[in-house]
Amino acid sequence: MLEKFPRYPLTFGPTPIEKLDRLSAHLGGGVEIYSKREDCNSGLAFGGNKLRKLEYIVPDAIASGADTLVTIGGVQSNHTRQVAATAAKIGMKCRLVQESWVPFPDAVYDRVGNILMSRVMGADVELVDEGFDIGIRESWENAIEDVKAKGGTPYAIPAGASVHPLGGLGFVGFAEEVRAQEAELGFTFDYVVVCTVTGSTHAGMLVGFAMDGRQRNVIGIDASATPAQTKAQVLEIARNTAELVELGQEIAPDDVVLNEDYAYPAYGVPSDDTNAAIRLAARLEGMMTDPVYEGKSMQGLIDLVGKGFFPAGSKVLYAHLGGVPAINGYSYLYRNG
Ligand code: 5PA
Repeated sequence: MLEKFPRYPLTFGPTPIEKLDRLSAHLGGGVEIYSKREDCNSGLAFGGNKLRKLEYIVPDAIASGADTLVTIGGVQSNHTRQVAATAAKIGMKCRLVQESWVPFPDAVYDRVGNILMSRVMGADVELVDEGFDIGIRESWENAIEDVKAKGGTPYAIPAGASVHPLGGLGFVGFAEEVRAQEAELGFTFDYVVVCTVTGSTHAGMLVGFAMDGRQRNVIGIDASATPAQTKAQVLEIARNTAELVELGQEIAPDDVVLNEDYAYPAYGVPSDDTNAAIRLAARLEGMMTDPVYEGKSMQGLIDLVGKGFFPAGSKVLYAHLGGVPAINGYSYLYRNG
């Protein structure tokens, strides 16, 4: 579905699928859990889910004649770190707006992890004291104007690269890649579990899996704590992406399956259950997840297996989208492990 779109390689290639035997056994053994390791997808500053999206955006950025990528996220945004790495790799400048999306009190929250790496990679980082919102922000529009005022040529990338017209394509590619890996493995996955916030990861998967009618088996786990806005954004991106790739079928509102049960107490703040899930995956599999995104989808996966949501014998693919660098901003929480 993606042949007609130019792609600038930023990743190593297809990501590995790993069976999580000890986690599956710990949860009763009735469901087989696998993980697709998007967290290991690239040598660009620890990688993660934004690079698949950016592979389809960079050709447009280069063609536009821009010299500066401009984007936005929270203080510990993984997206902004991946845009900073991409800018370095393609020889552009990078302007990042980092808003106070997370009310988290660690003293070095704005010094470590993602933001540290973005600064080391040469990005111009601006801290803005505004709360969480996945929509278009004035601070980002101001940064774009400021780059122009200083004689630069900006290329604007919205939060999570999501509402960019090409933002959904990368995860259409994820679905195509899974299909090819399924052919090699000799079985198909019954469900995919994915963490959802700005929406284009989930939306791209919906379009890619709609090809063989599996879009409702993509189980989004909301980590935004503003699920109505996230769900609407997933639907809009999925519809636009379906049109772009000429899917030939409508994406229906009910195709967006978004579980709202695990985002509490707030975006970026892990609950005790999130922390228990992070520790469990770490101690059984050596697989690290973060307190903002993947810890919440891991919590959802564990809870849904426990509740019998997945019929016995199901094969469930947990999309590990990266994000671990942010855990450094939560050092007090994990001071004893
Ligand atoms: C993010 C996003 P979407 O935004 O495409 O729904 O992806 C959710 C998600 N897992 C899941 C990880 C590790 C993520 O980083 N991160 C954002 C960021 O600024 O880093 C866009 C919010």
